Amino acid sequence: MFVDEKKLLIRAGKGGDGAVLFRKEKYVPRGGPDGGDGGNGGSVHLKGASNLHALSHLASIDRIEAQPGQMGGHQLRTGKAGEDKTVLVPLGTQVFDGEELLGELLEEGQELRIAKGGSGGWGNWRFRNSVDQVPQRANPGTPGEERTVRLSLQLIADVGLIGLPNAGKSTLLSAISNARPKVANYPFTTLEPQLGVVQLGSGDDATTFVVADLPGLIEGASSGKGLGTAFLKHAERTKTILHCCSLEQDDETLLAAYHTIRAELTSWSPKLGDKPELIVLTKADTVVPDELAARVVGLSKQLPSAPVVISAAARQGLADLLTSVQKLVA
Ligand SMILES: Nc1nc2c(ncn2[C@@H]2O[C@H](COP(=O)(O)OP(=O)(O)O)[C@@H](O)[C@H]2O)c(=O)[nH]1
Ligand SMILES: [Mg+2]
Repeated sequence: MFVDEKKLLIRAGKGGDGAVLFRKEKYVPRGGPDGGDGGNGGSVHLKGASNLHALSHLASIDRIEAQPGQMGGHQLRTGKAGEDKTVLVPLGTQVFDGEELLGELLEEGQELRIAKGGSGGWGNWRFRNSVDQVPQRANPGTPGEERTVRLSLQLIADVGLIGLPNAGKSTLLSAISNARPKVANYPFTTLEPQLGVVQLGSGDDATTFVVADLPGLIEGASSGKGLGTAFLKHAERTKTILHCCSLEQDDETLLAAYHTIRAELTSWSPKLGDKPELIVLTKADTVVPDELAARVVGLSKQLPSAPVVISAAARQGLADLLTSVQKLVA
């Protein structure tokens, strides 16, 4: 199950109480005060981790608590501080308390404290004075912060899929990732960016990256829809672009489609236009096998870089495509 929203009760540790203690001395029934302060309570932090792409690891958890600080000890010993609790979350995780955005984890290793541990209370030693040589009081530790937060994942895409409607973007995304976008042979089926997580390999060698279907870039440009800032955020953060062109079209139409998209892309955002691009010739299964090789050779000469040939429907060329993409992303 893909989880991208999660509510959590966050509880930082209470500060340890100050101690009311007295020196133990031989032959002295009651020595001077020597109670130490309580230790500080642990705080709760979130930390960005680039190898996570969902909040699924938190699905069965509803609260996160850090340890309390311990009570002070004899000889002014401060109680042991409560351990902090650090929870890893995917990059692009936003943290809300009600409507308020507390912060966003965007970088590997970036930390955000979402609940501060309580302070340890003063031990009785601190309360001694000329009048009161045997203070019986100490301060309790203060409570740790407690709040309910909502984590909302705005996945950051590594790879953007672009191309005219019908180029086969959604079908490719379904074939390589966990996303299940709408597929149809009519345009404008997708007006919001669809994101999918691609996993290559398994176990310790597994690498993952996020692919976004970015149809709105073109479809939205003509229809005025789906052009929210969330969309642009996804588009502009991608490291690389897969430019899909369907082999169902004849070569002339395909090349025209390619250049149409390039022109829209650069005029839409020069930043996007400068991203490394991998050209993907899709729907190879629609071409008679005998003609395919010759067409690809011909097209390669007219395109600015060597294309990768795939058929998402027949699941051909996908492994090679992903290997090339992985290299571009890394
Ligand atoms: N034969 C064949 N058809 C495909 C392939 N990929 C996509 N299609 C079809 O092309 C049409 C458009 O695909 P879609 O993925 O929705 O394109 P998008 O508009 O770029 O997202 C749909 O009818 C798909 O079933 C393919 O590899 N081979
Ligand atoms: Mg689509």
